[in-house]
Amino acid sequence: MTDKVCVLGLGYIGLPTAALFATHGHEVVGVDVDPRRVEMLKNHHTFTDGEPGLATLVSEASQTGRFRVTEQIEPSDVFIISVPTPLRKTGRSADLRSVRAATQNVARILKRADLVVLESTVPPGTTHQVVLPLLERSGLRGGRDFSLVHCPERAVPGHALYELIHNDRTVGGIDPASGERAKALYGVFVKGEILTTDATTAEMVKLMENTSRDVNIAIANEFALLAVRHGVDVWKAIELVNRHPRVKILRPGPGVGGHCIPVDPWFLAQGSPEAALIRTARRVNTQMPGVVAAIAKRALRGIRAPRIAVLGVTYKGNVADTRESPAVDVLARLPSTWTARVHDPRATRFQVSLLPLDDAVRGADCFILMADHDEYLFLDPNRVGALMRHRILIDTRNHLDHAAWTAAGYRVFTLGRPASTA
Ligand code: SAJ
Repeated sequence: MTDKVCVLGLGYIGLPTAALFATHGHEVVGVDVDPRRVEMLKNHHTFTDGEPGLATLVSEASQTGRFRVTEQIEPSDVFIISVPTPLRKTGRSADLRSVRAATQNVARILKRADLVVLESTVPPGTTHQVVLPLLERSGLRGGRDFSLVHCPERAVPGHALYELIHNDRTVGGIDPASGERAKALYGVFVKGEILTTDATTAEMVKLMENTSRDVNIAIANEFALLAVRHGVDVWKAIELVNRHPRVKILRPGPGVGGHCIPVDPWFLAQGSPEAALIRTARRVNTQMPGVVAAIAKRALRGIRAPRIAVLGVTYKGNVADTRESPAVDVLARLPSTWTARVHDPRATRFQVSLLPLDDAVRGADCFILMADHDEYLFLDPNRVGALMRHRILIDTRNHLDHAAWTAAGYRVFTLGRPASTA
């Protein structure tokens, strides 16, 4: 008899996780507090945000007859909490309200021998100091009566399904038995190695993964700023640096978006004076939209009331997600006298209306490429240029073939390359 699994939070990790358990023999109840999301999933529409393969997997899960979606939690053998843990706007600390609410819901129906899995990304100590005490209000004792683990995911949006299955996975139990129980559970679909540890170490592991990424992006961005000062093309320099067998510099960019990399470092830094480098990296990355705006002001100097087109408003290329997108910060830093139109081949919603490409660039003096979608590699410089008033390209991702755009009469700017070579 396989465990009945209840997944609380049907977001970009909870939904595929629920569907994977259902398509691997478990009865699964997916619970979400958003009635619209529940209704859409009941009608077999998925909130995929363009996640490849997710719609098909959710449909397969529904066809098993073992996957239901509801707003009400139900008695189950396993409870997986995969609810959002955003950053509090004030004080840069984790907002755990959804985790607390979900845990309290579980505590009300928790029974002996149940397993509770916290998948949400949380500050170190949350499993032991927040989730465990709330669950023990049931009168049951963690370890003795029920199992509790922190099991973070590391699936990259855009490849989430593949990575949920193939990545190695960390499972951190409040006691070894909890870890072993969760390892057996996830082993039903995880093909990567499942490594057990304690709960607090598992919380740290997840945050260290994403924080190290933020710091590594920050050094790439700082190299871009230094390269301009020294008249060097940072992209050429990085290409040469990365030939070193033990060095891998990431790519400078217009800012660090998404709902993880800009957030998770703060979960590690909160209340920790030691986190000097982590805070500095955050400061370096959050200044990049301002660097892009300064390049645009320089490039458009002398043009009255410039019109610009922003191409790519998702937080990075080849995803549909616009959460914490650097494009928002760049637009906010442009003079109010400028007119900005936006295009994105994958985003479905943004703070300003998304236009077809030709409408976005028509009459523009410049276009700023912010997200390096594959689709933009096929833009025809002359066809786009024929629609524009001036031919100025600011390629914040060094994504396009600058020789071709220069040959088509564009002045090309990018991060980390002195304007003189533009
Ligand atoms: N970025 C750069 N330069 C780079 C790499 C990224 O500017 O060289 C920017 C991107 O444009 C984007 C932001 O950083 O705005 C974040 O993009 P990302 O691809 O680094 O990360 P995410 O948020 O898409 O996914 C990350 C992944 N974590 C790591 O790579 C360590 C993923 O494995 C996690 O599961 C995910 O965060 C998460 O949900 O935690």
